[in-house]
Amino acid sequence: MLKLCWKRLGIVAGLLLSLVVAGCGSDNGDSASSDESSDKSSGGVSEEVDYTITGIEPGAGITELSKKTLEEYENLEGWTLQESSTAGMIGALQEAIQNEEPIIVTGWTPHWIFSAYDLKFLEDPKGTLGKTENINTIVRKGLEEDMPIAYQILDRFHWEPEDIESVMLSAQESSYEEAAKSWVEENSKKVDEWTKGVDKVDGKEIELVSTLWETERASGNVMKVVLEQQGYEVTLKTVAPAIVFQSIAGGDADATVAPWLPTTHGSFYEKYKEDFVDLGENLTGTKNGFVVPEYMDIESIKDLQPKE
Ligand code: PBE
Repeated sequence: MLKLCWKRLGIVAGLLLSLVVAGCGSDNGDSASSDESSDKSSGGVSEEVDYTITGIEPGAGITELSKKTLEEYENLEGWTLQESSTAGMIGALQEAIQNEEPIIVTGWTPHWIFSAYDLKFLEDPKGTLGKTENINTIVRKGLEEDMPIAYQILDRFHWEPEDIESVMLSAQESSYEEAAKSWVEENSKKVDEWTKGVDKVDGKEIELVSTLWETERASGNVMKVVLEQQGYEVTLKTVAPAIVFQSIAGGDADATVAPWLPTTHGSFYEKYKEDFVDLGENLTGTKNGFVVPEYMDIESIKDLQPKE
């Protein structure tokens, strides 16, 4: 179902992207038709990507999981995780696809790259990158007493991958603030389920913390709009996952709808779990992995070759 939805969204996202790509004015000609069919047998792909996984920000959960993956798979002996940024990873992926070159990136869903390009997750038989996960809502201790109205809305907040995806897609054409506003307007039935029968407040301040990735920009901004409609004055701060947990546990921030669990942010969860209140999942069905273009002749992490 997730797949279907992305396919549908893909038409628009793909269009947007081709505009972006066209705007870059690449004059490489028709690189897709190159017939330098690479040596895909033994070590071919591994050697071609120079035994390197193209990663994202150092503070991301997936970065730690990827390092662990390089340690735990014996066949990944000698491999490197090249940390950069999400934009850097996507840029490298786009460039590789344009030239039909091999690349292995750290990726996750929901993400628009899956609708824009034909990509696949490499199988992860050891499960070091995590299985299907949830995104949870976590609040500071004492929030229920101090802000029972916000607490109740946060506790009820639950939506589907299709919802978050539609915010992410419309944000490509505007901004996350705008996309969140429109989504809330257009989905009043769903929002009513979270706010029905809950009193309004008069300008009370609340601080949400979130992370920088697009899924979390979508959820953070939607929650901001919903709480603003309820009368709160909402600050939404974007910080690294470690700081999300630290600030909720320390009581500096009130709530987050960003943690990926049980694996991606599991180490932070374990570290601080005595010091926050977990209101459970607000979305289910996310996933991390090593991601490659479909045209690559490789299916599993275990098929990669060690560096000499
Ligand atoms: N992500 C997206 C984040 C969480 C959301 C998978 C890049 C991470 O790795 O921390």
